[in-house]
Amino acid sequence: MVNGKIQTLNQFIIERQKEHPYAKGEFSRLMHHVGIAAKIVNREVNKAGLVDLLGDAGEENIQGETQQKLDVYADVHFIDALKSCGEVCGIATEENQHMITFNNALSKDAKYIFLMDPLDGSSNIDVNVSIGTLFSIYKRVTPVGTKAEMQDFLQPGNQQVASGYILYGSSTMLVYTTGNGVNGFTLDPSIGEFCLSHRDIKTPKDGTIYSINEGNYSKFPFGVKSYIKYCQENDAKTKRPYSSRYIGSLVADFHRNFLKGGIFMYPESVSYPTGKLRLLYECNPIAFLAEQAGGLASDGFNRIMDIQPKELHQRIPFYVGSSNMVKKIEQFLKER
Ligand code: AHM
Ligand code: MG
Repeated sequence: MVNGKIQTLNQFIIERQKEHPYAKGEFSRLMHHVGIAAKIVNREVNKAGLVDLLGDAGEENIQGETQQKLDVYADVHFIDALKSCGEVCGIATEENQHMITFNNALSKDAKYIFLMDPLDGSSNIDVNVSIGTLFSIYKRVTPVGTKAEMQDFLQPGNQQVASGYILYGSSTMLVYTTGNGVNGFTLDPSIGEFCLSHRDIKTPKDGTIYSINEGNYSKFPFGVKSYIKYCQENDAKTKRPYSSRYIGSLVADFHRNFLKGGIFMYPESVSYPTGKLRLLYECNPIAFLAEQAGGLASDGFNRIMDIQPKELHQRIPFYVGSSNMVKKIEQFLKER
């Protein structure tokens, strides 16, 4: 709210554009289309049970996971929206093995690269639990006017122009950063607009929540096992034992810890030797948001956003959240 008035996402985007006198409105147009796609996907997520959209689409994506129908729906609608906005020259998504490049008249001068997980946490769709969309935006490094190439996509997270997520939860939120703080918008269904509800989010330096799939405990590295035991110890001074909270939807788990203070962990394990989450469209966008709000994101040893990607669907161990908690797990991993 500004002076008691609601500020919509589009008003906010235009206001921010004015802060950059030479901005041509390209990024604003792109974000506007992200907002539209989010509303379309949200509409389907909310009525999924009514229109036979739940369940498998009957195919597997390139990572061998069953694609849910809504995964496919979200993928198609985000790609359509981005194609029609004319500001994106290439897209990579969790659902597509290869990058998608646009070389049509509309996108010939486009300079943005868009990476996304259109519907994350999809194993939760059928049971009405929160799911999300993750996105990451870069400027291309190859010349404008040519076809986008792999090097445009394989940029480290520290080159992100913007990142964000949409959380389809008890209310729908869009949270994003352009490297100038993090702002959150809640969808008001009565007017069909995302409205600024969380201005300049800062995440607590310390937290009391740890989030990890503890069923995999026996498969974790020793340092992670020791850190879990540390979280469970009794110590009033450091407010331990911490609470264990795990939804199994990265966006929802991160969002809770982001606002309340906590750590989310998806380590490497016997089942996922290099981790499960994907660097380019799951970890990097979350890492950018976390850092912009005062938190940290690490693979246990290195800053996530400094890792040079080698392939589109690369997986990486992921530790993100309150800065003191991420430093603590790094210490446990180094010592053990
Ligand atoms: P998905 O992209 O196939 O939905 O998988 C990613 C999800 C994350 O949202 C979540 O953090 C993680 O997988 C949960 O995995 P697990 O069920 O192994 O705990
Ligand atoms: Mg995912």
